[in-house]
Amino acid sequence: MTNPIKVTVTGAAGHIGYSLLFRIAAGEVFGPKQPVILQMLEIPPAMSVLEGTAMELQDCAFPLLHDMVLTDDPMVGFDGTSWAFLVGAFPRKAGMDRADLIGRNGPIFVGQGKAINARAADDFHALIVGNPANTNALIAMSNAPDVPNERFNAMTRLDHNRSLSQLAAKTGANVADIKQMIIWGNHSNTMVPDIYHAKIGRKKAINAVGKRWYKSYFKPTVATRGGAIIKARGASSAASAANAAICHVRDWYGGTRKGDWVSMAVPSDGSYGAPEGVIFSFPCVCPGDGTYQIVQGLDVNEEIQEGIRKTGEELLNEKAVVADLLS
Ligand code: NAX
Repeated sequence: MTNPIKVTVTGAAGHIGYSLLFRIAAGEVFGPKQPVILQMLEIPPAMSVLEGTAMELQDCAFPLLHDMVLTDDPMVGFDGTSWAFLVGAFPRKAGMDRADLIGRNGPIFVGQGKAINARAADDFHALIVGNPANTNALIAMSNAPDVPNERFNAMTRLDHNRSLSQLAAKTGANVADIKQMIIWGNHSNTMVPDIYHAKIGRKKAINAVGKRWYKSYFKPTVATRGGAIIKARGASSAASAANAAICHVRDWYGGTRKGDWVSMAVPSDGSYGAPEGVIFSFPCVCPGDGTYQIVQGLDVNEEIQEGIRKTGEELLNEKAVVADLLS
């Protein structure tokens, strides 16, 4: 029997946590042969809800779930862990702007970065979901100087998946036939959903849907989908966000499918004119050994270049706001 790996989920008693934990325990991320120990990190007021979630996990009798740790101490939550989903953060409330959100959530990722640095396993990898995800990932990364930078990613996979399903709905194709979608930049309204390289079967997606639909409907729909979900449900995306986190880490751990790439927010190396020193979403391929590569050599048109410039500028502004949280 394979040794279990430790997997940390922060914000485990929250809405996304509730959709995420059961699927990890069922083997949907690390495969049907890889046992896991779930280390669930919360804050003290949420510990009793977390206990209820843990009871339900127990009642599922998942063969791959070898143990559970429930804690409000990051040093315990990240102890010996190999993979972490950093979900725990406060969602934006009415009247809060992006700077307020950064001010509220940023400090969480200082403490967690330090705990990761002190206690995580050598093969540690983290996906940051809690918003503002890119900048929170930067904060965690910068406070964990002994962990290689490329082990910190932020999530734009929900935006990527939303794009695939919008294209599928418009053209009648199955999502599985759509490849090479790209989300550039920040997980915010400035993100750049780029379909100029995407293919639907053998056809270019942009020819199948037309530029007008792409610019006037698709781009704003994808960028504001989170707000539309809040309006309809009265709560932010949870199951679809958990699903996107599963897709991101499953591909990072096990590999992307042949002939395709995925959108991952990773430490920028300056590719495609993105600013360096921020966590920026690029098209990436993963060989299946816990690494990724940014897809190189794509021809990026002026419209997308301008979008990359704007979303990069926003990330630099966010970085300036949290300068005192970076080490
Ligand atoms: P919930 O409010 O349901 O859950 C958040 C949980 O985090 C709570 O249980 C809270 O007690 C816990 N928490 C707060 N501070 C913590 C800390 N220091 N350590 C551990 N746990 C802590 O929110 P939920 O709907 O689950 O969303 C979580 C985060 O995901 C939010 O920041 C949200 O904005 C973000 N999202 C990110 C998305 C993305 O694509 N990157 C999409 C979905 C979602 O909006």
